[in-house]
Amino acid sequence: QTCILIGAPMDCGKRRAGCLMGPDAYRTAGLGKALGDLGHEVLDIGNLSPAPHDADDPDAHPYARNACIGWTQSLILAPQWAMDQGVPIFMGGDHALSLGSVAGVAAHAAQNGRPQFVLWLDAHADFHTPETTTSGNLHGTPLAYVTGQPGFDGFPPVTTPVPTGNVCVIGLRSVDGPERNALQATRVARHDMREIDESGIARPLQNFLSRVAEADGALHVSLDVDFLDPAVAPAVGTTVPGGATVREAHLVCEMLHDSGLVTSMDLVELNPFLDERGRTAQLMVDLCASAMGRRVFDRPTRAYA
Ligand code: DIR
Ligand code: MN
Ligand code: MN
Ligand code: MN
Repeated sequence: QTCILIGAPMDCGKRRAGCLMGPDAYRTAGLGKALGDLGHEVLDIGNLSPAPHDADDPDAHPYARNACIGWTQSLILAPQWAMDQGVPIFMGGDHALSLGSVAGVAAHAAQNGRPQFVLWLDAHADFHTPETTTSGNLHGTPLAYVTGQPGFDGFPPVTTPVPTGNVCVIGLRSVDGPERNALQATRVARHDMREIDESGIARPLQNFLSRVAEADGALHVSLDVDFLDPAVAPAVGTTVPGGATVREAHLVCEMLHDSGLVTSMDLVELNPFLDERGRTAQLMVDLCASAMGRRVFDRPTRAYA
């Protein structure tokens, strides 16, 4: 396989700065070498830039809307070439990255007549619209945008929304009122930490992977650092206690690899300014390596169908 590393040094999705250093932190932590050691071709295309956009008023609500539009316009185009070369791995950057990456991969899947599925690994649902967000932080909106919810004026129109029934969110433990109500009215599969405590993380994932396999879907994985427990992944601006353990996260990634279904991936919300000697960046690199085939022993590839 070819892994295409695409940097998106963007910080517009929220006020606290630092995620723009994410792509270089992943490079420094050895993402390219880790994937190369697994036998993959690795193509690091460097960093994207946002499309030209008007300046933002720092007090505007939502925050940095024009910058997020510029990044979305730029990111949405990347899958058009990258998906034909291999598996794009989008190195963020905050989670506003996924406004563009997911809209872009979904458009590409539609052109190829394939249904798009999305696995969202996050403490948060990211199902706000620019109208419901109270924080004004657009990193809390990408799942609403890519599933075609209204209110994203000025953003590229989502021509091929991801059906809510093709979305699975795992890791939830901080969901705001409006997004909770909106989410409950959809077919999004939502798995909170309580469910994971009670019955483990493998079951909901396996159910979802079976559905992707059955539909011969394209699968995009969006990994937010705050999916992980802050004790093991401190380098994120919106830590929520009670997150996934190192092993739960690796199991998810190992199962993703065994499924053979992953077609694209985001690594988002890493803020290296908050890290402890790169340990969060390193964990994210190791998780990405697991998703791309790193393992202790070989085991038969599961069908998930
Ligand atoms: C919160 C935080 N729900 C907001 N969202 C985050 O600002 O809308 N998503 N951190 O990952
Ligand atoms: Mn193509
Ligand atoms: Mn998120
Ligand atoms: Mn989050």
